[in-house]
Amino acid sequence: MERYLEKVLEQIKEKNNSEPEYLQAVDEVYSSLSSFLSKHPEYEKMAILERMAEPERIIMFRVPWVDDNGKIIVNRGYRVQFSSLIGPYKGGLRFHPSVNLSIMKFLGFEQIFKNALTGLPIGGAKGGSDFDPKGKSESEIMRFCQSFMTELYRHIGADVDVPAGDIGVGSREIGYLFGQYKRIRDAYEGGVLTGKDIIYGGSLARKEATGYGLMFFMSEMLKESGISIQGKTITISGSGNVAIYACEKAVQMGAKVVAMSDSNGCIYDPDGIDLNSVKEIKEVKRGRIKEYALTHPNATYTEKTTQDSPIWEIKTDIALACATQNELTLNSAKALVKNGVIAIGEGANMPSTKDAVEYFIDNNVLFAPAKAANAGGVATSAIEMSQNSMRFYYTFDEVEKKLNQIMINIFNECKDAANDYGQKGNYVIGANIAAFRKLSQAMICQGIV
Ligand code: NDP
Ligand code: 2IT
Repeated sequence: MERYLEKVLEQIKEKNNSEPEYLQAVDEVYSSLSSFLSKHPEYEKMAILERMAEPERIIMFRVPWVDDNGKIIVNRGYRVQFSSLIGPYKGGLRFHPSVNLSIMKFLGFEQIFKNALTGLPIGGAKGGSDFDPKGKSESEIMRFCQSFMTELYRHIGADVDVPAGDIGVGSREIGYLFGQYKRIRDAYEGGVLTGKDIIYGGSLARKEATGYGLMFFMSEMLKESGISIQGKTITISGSGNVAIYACEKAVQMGAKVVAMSDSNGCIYDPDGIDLNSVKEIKEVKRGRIKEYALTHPNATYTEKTTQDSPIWEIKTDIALACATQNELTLNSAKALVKNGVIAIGEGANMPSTKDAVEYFIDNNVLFAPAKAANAGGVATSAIEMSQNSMRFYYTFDEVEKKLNQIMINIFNECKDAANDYGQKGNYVIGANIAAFRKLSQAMICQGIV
């Protein structure tokens, strides 16, 4: 079985050798499956690993639009429809200049496993564009979204593929995308996108869901080790959707958040981060995190000058990585461990490099892996889809309770799968095996497709 695994990883490497993030994501999942695979020798003949790592479909398209100066800009759009094994393709759209096929495929691959862990009927997909929303006017954002949807609409649908937000795509962008979809289709199909504003079909608590869910998972993981969140110090990278609502729930749980960041640098506030101020800077003004220090005299701002973010140098009990992939390197992991970190939570997708994860596990740091810990966002998207189908809304409390229960279930699944395979407390292996087990069984049920 080890041979089968090695052979497949080798083949995947050869076939996708210009896609480092994608290879990293496949390696992360597959290399943790050997104990599971050794109990399933039949998987080799059925080519389960080969089929799981090949997207069902990849769509790439031109997105032309005109900026405020009348200049024509051409961006590239993507939708990777990775797996429809357990439900319609589902996953976010990312608008960021770094977007390329490798990043889309890594995110789509991760999404299959994450979505399986939610226990809800959603397949895996990801999409986006190398469009950079920073510095664009409101009407440029709208024109871009309209052009993007003018191609994407033919590939999506409430039972086909349901996009949502990710980096650079929030409820503003989802609104413009939805408006254009509705105009082209000439029908109100609420369930075609999630992350919609509440006014026209969104779900209460979707905005908060990923960050809240991360804290629900963290709380379960700590509880299992007899540790309480109450009074703990927390640092959170990023200051976008996931980071802001992780901070909000952390404070509600009695923790103290002392640092947040963006791609330029980080703020440290020994008095505890004033979240209303961060929301004002990021959600309303769409400004930079360094502006926080201008109005908070005790806070300091440190510019990011190397690949390692300065936020991981700050002493903390719990560190939450909520910005982007590979933002937490081995160097940063060493700094965190040296400063006595107890637990790491991945709010972003694949934020820790492979050697950083290994270092945390080897040093007995509790580790909440992305595909389990940040699944609350997509789970609540699925709850939004079901509300759209029912033509009925749940209250905020109802959605939050469902989300909390889903995160508890995910934690228990990770814990149980880790125990089943002799890896007690290793939630990285637990998450991968729990998700893979479900998906491979679905694949076998459906024949060779
Ligand atoms: P936002 O666009 O709201 O915020 C992104 C944050 O991360 C910003 O603070 C941004 O800083 C920072 N960031 C983005 N790219 C980089 C980079 N290359 N280097 C350093 N910092 C960067 O996105 P979200 O909060 O929605 O997403 C954050 C992460 O969480 C992503 O990995 C996403 O895939 C993941 N995620 C999101 C979910 C959701 O529901 N939104 C669900 C599950 C996971 P700056 O402003 O400087 O760019
Ligand atoms: O990475 C993710 O899970 C998301 N960006 C959310 C996807 C969704 O469909 O809500």
